[in-house]
Amino acid sequence: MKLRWSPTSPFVRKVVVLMKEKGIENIIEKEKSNPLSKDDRAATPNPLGQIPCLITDEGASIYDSPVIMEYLDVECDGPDMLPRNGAARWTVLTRQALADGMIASMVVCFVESLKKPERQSGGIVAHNKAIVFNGIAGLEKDVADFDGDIDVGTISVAVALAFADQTFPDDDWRGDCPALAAWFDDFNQRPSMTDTVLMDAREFK
Ligand SMILES: N[C@@H](CCC(=O)N[C@@H](CS)C(=O)NCC(=O)O)C(=O)O
Repeated sequence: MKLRWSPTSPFVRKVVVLMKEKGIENIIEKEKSNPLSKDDRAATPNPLGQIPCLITDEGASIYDSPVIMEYLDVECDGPDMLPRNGAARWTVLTRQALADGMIASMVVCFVESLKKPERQSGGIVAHNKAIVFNGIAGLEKDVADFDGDIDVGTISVAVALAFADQTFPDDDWRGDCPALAAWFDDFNQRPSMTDTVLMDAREFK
């Protein structure tokens, strides 16, 4: 199997954290693809041009990050990362959806930051930043139910919070969300997280 990959993408990071937590990193080859490169996007066998994109041994392309994570969970060895049915499945998937929405809003803020200052939209940034911080407030209410679980939901939340620290370094969410902060600061020390710290996309060639 091959993963179209970049060290700058939080969506890719979700997949790599899951691979590490399942202990299956050695069976997946990583192929570098810079999401800011037109040629790399064209070479990715996902009509959307986006990464992560997994290419199976049979040559099938699988995207996007939630689909790849479920595929790897079902098809590969290692601890289960997503309940197959029941109420817990919908809780975990909804948690992942919240984290993914927060990440998508931060990607919008990042793309705005690439524009010349006079072309940046303060309104777009403010709107998307509010989405992220509303998400963080929602997670503060939910964190007591995480129960020490390592699954696609908590992995996505951890990656989103790490990306929030990178995207909004001057905004302290920990003061208002002490329970979430304690959970994240613990999860963030897992080798799957410390080994996958994102590089700034502006510095990636
Ligand atoms: N919903 C997708 C989002 C993937 C995504 O937005 N990837 C970005 C990198 S962080 C990308 O490839 N962007 C290039 C583009 O959209 O042209 C997922 O969960 O995998």
